[in-house]
Amino acid sequence: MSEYLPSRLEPKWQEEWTKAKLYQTPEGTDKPKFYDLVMFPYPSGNLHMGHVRNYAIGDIIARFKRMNGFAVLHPIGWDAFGMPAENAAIKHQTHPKPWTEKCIERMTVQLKKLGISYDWEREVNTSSEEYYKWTQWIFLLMYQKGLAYRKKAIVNWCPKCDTVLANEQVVKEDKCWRCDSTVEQRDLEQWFFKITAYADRLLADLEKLTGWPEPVKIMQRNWIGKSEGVEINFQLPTNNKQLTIYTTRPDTLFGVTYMVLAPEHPLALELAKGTTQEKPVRDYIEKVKHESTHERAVSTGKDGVFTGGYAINPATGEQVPVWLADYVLMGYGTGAVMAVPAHDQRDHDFAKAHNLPIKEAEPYTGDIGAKKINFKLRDWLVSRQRYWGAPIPVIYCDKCGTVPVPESELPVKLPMDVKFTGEGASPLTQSKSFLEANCPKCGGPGRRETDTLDTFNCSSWYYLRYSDPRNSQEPFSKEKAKRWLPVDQYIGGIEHAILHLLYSRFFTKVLFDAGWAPTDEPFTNLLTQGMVVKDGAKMSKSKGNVVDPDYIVEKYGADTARLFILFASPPEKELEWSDAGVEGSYRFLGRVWRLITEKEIGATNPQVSKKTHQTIKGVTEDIDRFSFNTAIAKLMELTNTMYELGSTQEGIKALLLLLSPFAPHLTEELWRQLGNKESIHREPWLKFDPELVKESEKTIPIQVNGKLRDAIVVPADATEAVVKAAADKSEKVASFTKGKQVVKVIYVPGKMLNLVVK
Ligand code: ANZ
Ligand code: ZN
Repeated sequence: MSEYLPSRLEPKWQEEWTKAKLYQTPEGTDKPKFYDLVMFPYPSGNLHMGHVRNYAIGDIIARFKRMNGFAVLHPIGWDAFGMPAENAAIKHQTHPKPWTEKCIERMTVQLKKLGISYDWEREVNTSSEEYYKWTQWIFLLMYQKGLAYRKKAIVNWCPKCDTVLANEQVVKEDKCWRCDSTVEQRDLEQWFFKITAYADRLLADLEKLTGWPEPVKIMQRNWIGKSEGVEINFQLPTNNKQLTIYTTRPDTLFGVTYMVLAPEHPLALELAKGTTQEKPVRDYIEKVKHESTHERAVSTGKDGVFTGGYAINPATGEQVPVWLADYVLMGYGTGAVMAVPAHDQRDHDFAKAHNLPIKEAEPYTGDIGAKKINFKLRDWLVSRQRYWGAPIPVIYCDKCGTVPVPESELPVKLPMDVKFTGEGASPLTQSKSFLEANCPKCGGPGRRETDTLDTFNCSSWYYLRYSDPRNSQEPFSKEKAKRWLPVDQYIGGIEHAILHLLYSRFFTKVLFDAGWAPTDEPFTNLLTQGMVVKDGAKMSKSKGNVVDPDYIVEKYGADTARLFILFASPPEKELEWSDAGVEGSYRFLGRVWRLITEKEIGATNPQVSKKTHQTIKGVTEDIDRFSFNTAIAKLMELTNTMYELGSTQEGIKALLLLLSPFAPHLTEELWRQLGNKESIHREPWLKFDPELVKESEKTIPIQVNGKLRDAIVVPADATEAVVKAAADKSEKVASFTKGKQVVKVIYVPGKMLNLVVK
């Protein structure tokens, strides 16, 4: 009798599976396709439990779908550009490329040890020239379509990361998403993608995403922030200019007692000129320049200054004073508002603070102003002042201006002869070989753009590349993308609810419009897995509560790690790490091992057969709805039944097949020990016999006057008369009906019997 030794059998089977190309993506079959995608990792060098959870969930689904007759695409790759590699290079005086490669190597070993059924032949690395060539190509496509532009703007700057950030990367009010530093505002010229041109569709198409969790859709909806209102013109009495405001409440027009402009508004200074307010207005404008957008957005609405000027209310002909206040943002609407202190809290606070009138008025019902839709969404700032990213394929020429690099000259490669000192600007700004380039238009001397693309560009299209990862002529073949897209199931963390998931939807729409992507939404179903926590806190280095996956795999095996993670909690919920839980999973696999290796397989047994078929039915339904923990519980029950009543051929086969997506190594080993020549992972999923899963008995609650008094067991096909007769025999029921008359019997077939007594 052999012992269950995962450390021996797991590597053996992993090698066998690779040799047999067991998980190669089937092309050219007529099986229906299933694209099962997990969010690819950043190659930090270490797999953490969050990864293991994400990838275990992805693997169960891949294996289950394969066994159910689908051609499954289950790929993996590396989101390999980004800051940590560059920071490590500065720290260790190396280059980000070898550092990244080493990290990928280590994590590949870790991933392979988990026995996940990836098609490794489709591995992508976003920092490889063959990949980022196409990231640059997509930039050029955006440029050609007028969706990429450069402009000077007030942007978010992270002083620690030494780069600008997109609005989506400023979190917890004004912190850098990566390093938690407080973000500053700077006026810089940067590259943007015109995601606002897609605001309407990004919003409307959320309705199509019925397979997405509601909270994610709500977050995107709020981020896009559609507002329907009108623009109304207020005449200025001093000149013939008009002040245009944006309001969602034109009905409150009669109640307007003053106006407020953003301090950056072009009319701000003009209104003050020549009045006694000129100086205070100048001072105020200067002061607000130093406030962050966030500070302004949460401003109490009490800070402000009178411009000295007036505007005429078009409904009443009245003149109202025009003020400046920091809470009015220039980037939203028209940067000017009509203030209605009787209706709006912020206006009310402002009016109280500055002694402005508050006027209750009739609702205005007339027609005025032009209907206008505004979005909170801003264009996506994509350029970064860092080295380790895809260079933006643009050359600046004194004669021709901004010139895109021709497609035939892609990729614009990152130079290798650079030093990482960590001082001053990105090394690209110091690399002569990189900087100097001839203008593609006039051939004269030009200078390359030294900013690189934010890594969110790389991850916005990797799911398309997986459909055709080795294509050197195109980003992917349209044919192949059509075969595999959209992703049927996407699995990843909730932290990307806006960032990655919004950007990917945008990329897909642009590529769809350009005739490249086969669909305009990339991910049909989305599962956001919960966090892995220990002792009540998120597992993280800083908290010192990290459990190393390598240690768990070494001590208990990958099968135990996978089983524990899937058993401990439903996938969307938080998972509390428990050493006892890991031990429990390990013990269960040991029990399965011994059931098959130490016990004689017995003769057929109707009770075991019934339990087997009920388990097939239950586990199938559970995996289908991602209820992996209850599926595992049912497999534990089936194991117990066979310990009690003896194992059977049929029961063992079912146990192994149903357990195989969770514990692929152990089940493969036992399957082969039983004499099977082919891999268990090529077997089809089992069907249950409907006759055998029928319940023979039912429990019916009995009520007296609507109150539950007993529950009785009757044959599943019992008629009302049979249930009533059984209820009459119940002593508990009798104690409530004694001496009374049954005036009515209410029977809900198979569900409940209620005796109404007087
Ligand atoms: C008068 C009014 C009366 C307003 C009332 C609201 C309530 P959303 O839904 O967010 O689009 N507003 C317009 N532009 C602004 C800006 N640049 N900065 C700050 N506030 C601005 O809100 C639109 C409302 O926010 C507009 O409608 C305007 O105030 C204000 F009882 O006009 B309202
Ligand atoms: Zn930062």
